[in-house]
Amino acid sequence: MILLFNPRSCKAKYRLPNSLLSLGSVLEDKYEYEIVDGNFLNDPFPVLSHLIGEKHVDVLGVTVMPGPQLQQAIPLCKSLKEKFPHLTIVWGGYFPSNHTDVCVRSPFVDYVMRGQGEGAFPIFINALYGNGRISDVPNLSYKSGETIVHHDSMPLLHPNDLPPLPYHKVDIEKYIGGTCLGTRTLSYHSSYGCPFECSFCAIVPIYKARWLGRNAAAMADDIEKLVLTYGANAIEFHDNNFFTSEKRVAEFAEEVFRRNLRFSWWGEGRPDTLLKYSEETFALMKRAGLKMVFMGAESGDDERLSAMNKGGTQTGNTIAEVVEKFRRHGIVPECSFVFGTPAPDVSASIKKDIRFVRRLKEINPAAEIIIYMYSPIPLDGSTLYQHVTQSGFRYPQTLEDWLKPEWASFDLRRNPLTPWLVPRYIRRVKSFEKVLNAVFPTNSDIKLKTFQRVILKIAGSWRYALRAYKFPYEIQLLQRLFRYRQPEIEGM
Ligand code: B12
Ligand code: SF4
Repeated sequence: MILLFNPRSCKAKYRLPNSLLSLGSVLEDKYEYEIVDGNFLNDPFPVLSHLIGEKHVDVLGVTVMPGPQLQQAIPLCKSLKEKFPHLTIVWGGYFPSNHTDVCVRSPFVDYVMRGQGEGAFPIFINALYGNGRISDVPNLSYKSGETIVHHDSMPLLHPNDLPPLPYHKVDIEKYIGGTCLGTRTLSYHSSYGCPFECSFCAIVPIYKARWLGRNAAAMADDIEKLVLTYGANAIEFHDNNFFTSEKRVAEFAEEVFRRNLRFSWWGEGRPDTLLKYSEETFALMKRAGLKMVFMGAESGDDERLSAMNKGGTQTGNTIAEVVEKFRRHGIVPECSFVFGTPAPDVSASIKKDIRFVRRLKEINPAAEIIIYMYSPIPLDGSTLYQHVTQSGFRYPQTLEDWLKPEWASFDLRRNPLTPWLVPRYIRRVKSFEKVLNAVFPTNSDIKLKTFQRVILKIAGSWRYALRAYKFPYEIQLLQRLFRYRQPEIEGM
């Protein structure tokens, strides 16, 4: 039997384990498998040990994002391998796809499957069960003696050709939760990759500027099922770049409208792409329930955008224009920034971006601002990554090193401690964020009460007006007291 495991990724608001459901979709009717979600287990070790022993599990597939999932996956797989030396452990997902060698070198990860899994995973499983050869499995990396072998990747499978997700394998009610979008929110994923090559983005080394999206009618069929069968009234589209094709999105919105499906939705896109969308498409999306769009603004400084290889037609001005367009259409733009890339003058660059954030808030006070600190991804050949390596930055050499406190939080993108970022810069960003979030409490914090919003606003207003961001202890206290949440889809 095959066990697919989703390590704990967050404390609340669990998302459907779409990575594992996608793998399950191609095993259905061919192999016996189960999905176990670590989010619902205090300690997954006894549960997995029991299943492995009782049900004769041969293969454990683990999906691993950096951050909390990695922190659980490392000690867990180590203990399982010690207890069950013959168990084949295979890792897939964003962390092993981007940091393949360090995973494969560790004694408790037998294989890494890089990138999209639906095509390669069944070939791998067939080979393990004697139906084919491991040496023919695409996307696979493993140790062979002292060397590490990397097989070539197979072409991406088109999402139109993929089977439906086996929702019956999970208790879907456990994943339905309240968000600012609706009381019964579920997540869905409709495309792979992204056509751009931003040099800070973990998608790029994996999908290499390829993007393939499920067609609008098929997407509407899937969403209809989530709405009518499972009672979802809100959908988070987890695609890296949901809005890549205006035609697809407009057709989808029309389908939603035509089928009278009532739900609110959220997706991720680029400011320049959305600026090019017609006014009609915007109106259509709004009518079809679009509430919020998460956009990679990254920086208001065109030089920084170019250093990040943002590509397209994105500039500070296009970001400002699209934020205004969202205001006109009553859709909330969530602008995500990447502060602290290596620059000739990092401090000045951060100050400039803070001024730009204020400019966006003037244009559209409803715009949500999410600030990440740049944590590098290993993108060989990119100029940005060259600067990173030249600065002396090195990734950990073993998986155990990734457990050290400074690395454990590295990909949470709050305080990555890269050589060029001195703690003073990070403090400045955090202080600014505290004041900003007090004056403009996020809509995505559905637990924050109106009076709490008012108190925060009063506390932050004088600081914001005077640009007095330093040492906002009183705001920090209030935010703790109110259990204030950052303006981001939790943990993403
Ligand atoms: C949903 C999601 C989450 C959920 C958790 C999902 C879960 N599994 O429980 C939540 C919201 C909790 C989350 C959290 C975080 N996330 Co997240 N998340 C995503 C998101 C939006 C979708 C993932 C998904 O379901 N994709 C759909 C499936 C079908 O695709 P997939 O995961 O790539 O899986 C395919 C392949 O990778 C492969 N595969 C995957 N697993 C396995 C396993 C095996 C065995 C095999 C063979 C193959 C395989 O096959 C699958 C099918 O083709 C992605 C972005 C994206 N669009 O992928 C970011 C993403 C993975 N997250 C990311 C990050 C960094 C985080 C955080 C660590 C940090 C942060 N602040 O964002 C946090 C950590 C939590 C915290 N407390 O702070 C980054 C990773 C970047 C990187 N450097 O690698 C991404 C790429 C977002 C981004 N663009 O930056 N996340
Ligand atoms: S546009 Fe967004 S998803 Fe695409 S490469 Fe750039 S940051 Fe990544």
